[in-house]
Amino acid sequence: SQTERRPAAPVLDTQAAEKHRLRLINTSVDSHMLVKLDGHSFSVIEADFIPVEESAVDGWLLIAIGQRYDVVFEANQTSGNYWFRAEVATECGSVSNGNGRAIFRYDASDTSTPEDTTETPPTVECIDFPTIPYWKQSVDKDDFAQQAKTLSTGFGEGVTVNGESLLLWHLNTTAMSIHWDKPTLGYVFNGSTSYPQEYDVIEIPNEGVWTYWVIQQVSGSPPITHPIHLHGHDFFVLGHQASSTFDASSMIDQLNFDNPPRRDTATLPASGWLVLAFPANNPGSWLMHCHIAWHISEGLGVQFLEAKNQIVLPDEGQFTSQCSSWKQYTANMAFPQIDSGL
Ligand SMILES: [Cu+2]
Repeated sequence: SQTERRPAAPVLDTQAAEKHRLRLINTSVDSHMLVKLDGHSFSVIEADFIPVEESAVDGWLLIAIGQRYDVVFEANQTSGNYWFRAEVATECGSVSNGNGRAIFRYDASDTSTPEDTTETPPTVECIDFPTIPYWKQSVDKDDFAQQAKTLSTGFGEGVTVNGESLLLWHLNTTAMSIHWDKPTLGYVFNGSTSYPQEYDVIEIPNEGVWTYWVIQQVSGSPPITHPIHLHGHDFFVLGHQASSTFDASSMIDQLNFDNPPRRDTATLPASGWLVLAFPANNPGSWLMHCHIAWHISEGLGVQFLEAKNQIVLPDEGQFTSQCSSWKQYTANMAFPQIDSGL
């Protein structure tokens, strides 16, 4: 059985009255995770590397795929051995084996194993733990009202890769697909703007401007939670709602512009919307994608080509020689591209 093949739970030492900081990351491909330490409570102090006001977790902490939390706990219980548990949040997506276990041990000489109880985590809403950034920053509501753009996401017709046409996830109505030997920065290097449609390039020409994105699950798409991750930035999470269509004219007051959560991975609820903002303060080509590995493999992403005139490019000789080495390699590579390339 699965249990018999499971390796022994790792043991982590602690001592009475010690405080510990745990850096938690959900590295899974397809499962939202719930974690807890029996008999102890966690305080969240950081979300995706953003320091936040200390906030107690009531029981299990939900971690979406790709998210990180730093939590603190105090060894304030009877000296002994306690299970640290990681279980799959079954209502938030696909279910693989749960029952991840470690042991926190107060006394190195007490090597007993805690009683092997199974705990089924409670049913959770698949939304992010609410955080308040420690360093306060606000977002301009009027600017949002004027500039917000919608990126619709769903499941539908896709693109052809190596002769196979695929049904794909899309964001911004296009399933993203990249040709490995034609990087976006190559277009920038050549001064070309003829990006293929499937590159799903969204240009943000000017450095310093704020951008606002309503990510909307289109009606009829499968009711699935997507963890949305942005490279190169922390975004401001202005709001989210499951089973809903965002209407800026009537729902803007549901958004939080006053020091909203700031992070780089946030949950797009099933059949609903997620509203994000970020300033274009990092020139480059940056991917925003669903962190479910299969979904970005199937195209659920866009790229922001940000302040391209400010991007520091390599010199021509270096660029040309590296591209030509890469093309030689890809001509005979053992594992050719079979998906979005991402
Ligand atoms: Cu997804």
